[in-house]
Amino acid sequence: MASEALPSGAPAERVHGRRLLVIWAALTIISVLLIVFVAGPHMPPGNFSKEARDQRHINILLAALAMPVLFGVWTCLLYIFSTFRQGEGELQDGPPVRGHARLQVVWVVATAVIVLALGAFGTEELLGSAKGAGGGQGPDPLAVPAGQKVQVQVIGQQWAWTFRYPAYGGVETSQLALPEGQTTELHVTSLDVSHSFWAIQLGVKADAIPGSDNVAFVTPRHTGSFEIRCAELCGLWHGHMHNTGVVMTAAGFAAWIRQQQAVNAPATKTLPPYSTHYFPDPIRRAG
Ligand SMILES: [Cu+2]
Repeated sequence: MASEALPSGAPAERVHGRRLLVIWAALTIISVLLIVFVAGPHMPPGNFSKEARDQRHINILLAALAMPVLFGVWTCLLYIFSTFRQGEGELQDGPPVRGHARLQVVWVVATAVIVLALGAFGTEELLGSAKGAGGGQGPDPLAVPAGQKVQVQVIGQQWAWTFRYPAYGGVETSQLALPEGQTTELHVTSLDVSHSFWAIQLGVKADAIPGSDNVAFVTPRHTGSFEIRCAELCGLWHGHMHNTGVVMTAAGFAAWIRQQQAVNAPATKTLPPYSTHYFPDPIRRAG
């Protein structure tokens, strides 16, 4: 852009171009290093699950890739504003610019390469290495992690989350517990309106839609607790739909689920049989 404001071919053009390149390269290198080594380790959603770790890597990569573009624009703008500013009393139009083939080709090719490469990278991450990256994939997931999975049904309802474990007699609990190191297959659904199941530190977000079975996968890497929220405005007490989930050791989980089965045995008998979704009777709410 600086070249357009100067007479074509002037040596000054090359000086400005070189200066711009040096400033841009310095800012890009510094900002990329800061993002990767300083901000990166603190980027959400953290390291709690394999999916969260994948998402953080993607966040770091995208932020780092944005730096050359960001500083390309800022450097050009600020350099042009400060270097080619007209003085008092010399306000007049600059020379007309009619096309610049090299700039246009570079601009179109560079932006096309960036966008297509990001599209290819995102697709590979979702379907290949990150296996859905903790997002709901609908009833027939395209990216399925290998190995055995613990099945847990997540049921949204105004205004609470409950969790059903089909492999353990279909017991329904008010707390979500998962075993560490094992892949869990979450089947997210709703009894009434659309909700969104968001297990923040696990990097899981999946829409909870009535009549629908939305499958998401997560593999917790260590024990600890995580926050659960509803991420879809779902009525008056939407803000009340928060909960704390726990990742336990395999032995701790086995003991916990046995205890839940015993405590909830009377309630489990009254539940409808386990299904991928439920259509409860309409609830009379007013009038
Ligand atoms: Cu909700």
